[in-house]
Amino acid sequence: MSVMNTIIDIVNQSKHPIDSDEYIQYCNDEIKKNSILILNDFLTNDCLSELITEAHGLQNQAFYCSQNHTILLNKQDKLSDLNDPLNREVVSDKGCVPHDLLNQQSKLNILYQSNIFKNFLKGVLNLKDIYPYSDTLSSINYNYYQKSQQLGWHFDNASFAITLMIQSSDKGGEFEYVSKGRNFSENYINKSYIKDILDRKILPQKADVDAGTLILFYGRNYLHRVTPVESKKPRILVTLNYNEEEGTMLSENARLTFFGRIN
Ligand SMILES: O=C(O)CCC(=O)C(=O)O
Ligand SMILES: [Fe+2]
Repeated sequence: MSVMNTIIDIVNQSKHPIDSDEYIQYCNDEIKKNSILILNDFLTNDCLSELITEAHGLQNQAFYCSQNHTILLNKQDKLSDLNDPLNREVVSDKGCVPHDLLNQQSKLNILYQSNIFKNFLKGVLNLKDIYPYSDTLSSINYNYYQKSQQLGWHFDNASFAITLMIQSSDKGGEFEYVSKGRNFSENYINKSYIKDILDRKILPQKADVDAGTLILFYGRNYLHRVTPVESKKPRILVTLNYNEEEGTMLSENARLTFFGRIN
């Protein structure tokens, strides 16, 4: 089967013609305007059901971790002002299935490696090139948020994030975000704005994300979180993780934290 045919089985191209220059330009305009790109029904129905089955099959191999951290993903400094918005402590807990547990033939591997998809991402995100992680765990991950699990407010270390919703929870598990507050490259951070978000004096934007939705966003500049899941049905989401430099590995520390092993 050609790559062309395979990507046709995966991406709902009648709604999202990702190989069209006009569509790439349209998505690039959208993400510039809104700082986030939310593409509903990105996957074909067949592909989504296949991935739901895969996600459920792998669920008992997920590694669960819980972490207390600050919004910049550091440890809270107990000797400094605990009320400083950059030193507040939040909690993140979720389960993770690393890349090496996925079947080679998984539609996720085919999508992740597809030149059409990578070309779309590069065009939309204005990237010169993108590369997989060179460790065996970090490129594609299934994330499971069981009842009461969440991701606390944070800025990502990576400049951009790509997620694919596989199963949304019935209650809770909402993606909340704001589109200002930090400019990483200019070393700018607006603490009072962030404080108002943490204190809920300013309400964030909310994305109600259905299964099959692709999200692209600049997670290093935009504060975001996942609210605690309140239903028995877990929230299951895939992160597709690329790097702008070839040969990048996730640090051993981070791999131990998120996957429970380094290889
Ligand atoms: O689960 C999500 O929707 C967001 C994931 C996220 O923000 C992260 O993994 O850093
Ligand atoms: Fe994030």
